[in-house]
Amino acid sequence: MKRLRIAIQKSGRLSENSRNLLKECGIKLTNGAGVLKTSAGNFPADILFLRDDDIPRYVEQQVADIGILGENVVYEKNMDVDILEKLGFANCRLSLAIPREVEFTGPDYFNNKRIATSHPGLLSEYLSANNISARIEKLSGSVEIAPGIGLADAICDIVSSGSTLDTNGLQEVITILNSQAVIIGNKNLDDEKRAILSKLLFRIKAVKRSNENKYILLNAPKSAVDQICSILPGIKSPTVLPLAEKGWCSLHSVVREDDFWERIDLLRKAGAEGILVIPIEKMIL
Ligand code: PRT
Ligand code: ZN
Repeated sequence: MKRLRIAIQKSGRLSENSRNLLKECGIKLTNGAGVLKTSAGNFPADILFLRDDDIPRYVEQQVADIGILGENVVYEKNMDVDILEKLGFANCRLSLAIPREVEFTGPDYFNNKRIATSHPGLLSEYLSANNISARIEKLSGSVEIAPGIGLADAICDIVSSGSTLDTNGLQEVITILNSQAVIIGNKNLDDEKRAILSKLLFRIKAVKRSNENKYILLNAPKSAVDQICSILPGIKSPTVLPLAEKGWCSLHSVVREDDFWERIDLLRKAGAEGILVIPIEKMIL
C-alpha cells in the first residue's frame, strides 16, 4: 500500500503546531528531533522534516505529496501546487514599514526608495501592481535592522505582534498580505494517495472545527428558552432538557470561539445561569 509523504518544517515557528495537528489527527510520529524522515505507526504516511522554504518545490516535484507551511512562503515561491486547507495557526502579515519619525504620505512614498526584504517576489509583485519604482534589497534575515544601519529606507517583513518593528523604531504603514499556515498538495496525486489525503483532510477539518468551537451547557427558566435559542444557533438546534426544579430547563449547544464572550453576555442578560463551557475534543459533522 502506498504512503502519503507529508513535509513539515523541521524546526521553527510552524514545527510544534504542525506536529500537534498530525497528532490530533491520530498520526503518531515515532521519531524525535534530529531525523529527516519518520514513518507514522498507525496511518499510511511518512513525515519529512524540511526547511519551510524548500517545501513548495519538493511538493511541486512530488518529493513530498503534501506540505504544511505559511501562505506567505507558498506565494513567495510561486510553485505549481494546490492550497488544500487553511489551518488557522501561525497567523501573521507581510507589511511595509518605515522609520517612526518619517511622515507617511501613501504608497507613492516608496518611489525611488530602497526596501529591504526576504520576500522579494511578493514585494516586487506589490510594487508593480501599484506602479511604484523602488529598489529591493534582498536579505535572508534580520531585515528590521536595515534602516537603522543605513542599508535601506524601509522594510517589507512578516509582522505578528508588532513588537519587533516597535523595538527597531519602525512603523507599519501598508499590509501586503495576510498569512496563516496552510496545507499544500501536489497537483498530480494518484487515486490511492488522494484517498489517503481525503482521509487526512477529513480529520484535519474535524480538529479545526473542534478548536474553533466550544460546548456550552446552561440552566434557564423555560420562559427564556426561545430567546436563548435565538442566541445559540448551535450545529442544529440546541438540546433542551427539563430540570427537576419546576419551570427550569438545561440547554446544551455549540458556540464559536470567536464570538463566545458576546454570546455569554447576551445569555446572562436573557436569564441563563450556571453556564459551563467545555472544550470539544473532535467535531465530526
Ligand atoms: O528554518 P526555516 O527556513 O524552516 O524557518 P524560517 O526561519 O524561515 O521561518 P520561521 O520559523 O521564523 O517562520 C515560519 C513561518 O511562520 C513564516 O513563514 C510565517 O508564515 C509564520 N510566522 C508567524 C512568522 C511570524 N509569525 C513572525 N513573527 N514568521 C516570522 N516572524 C518573525 C518576523 O520575520 C519578524 O522578525 O517575527 C518577527 C516579527 O514578530 P513580532 O511579533 O515582533 O511582530
Ligand atoms: Zn524559511
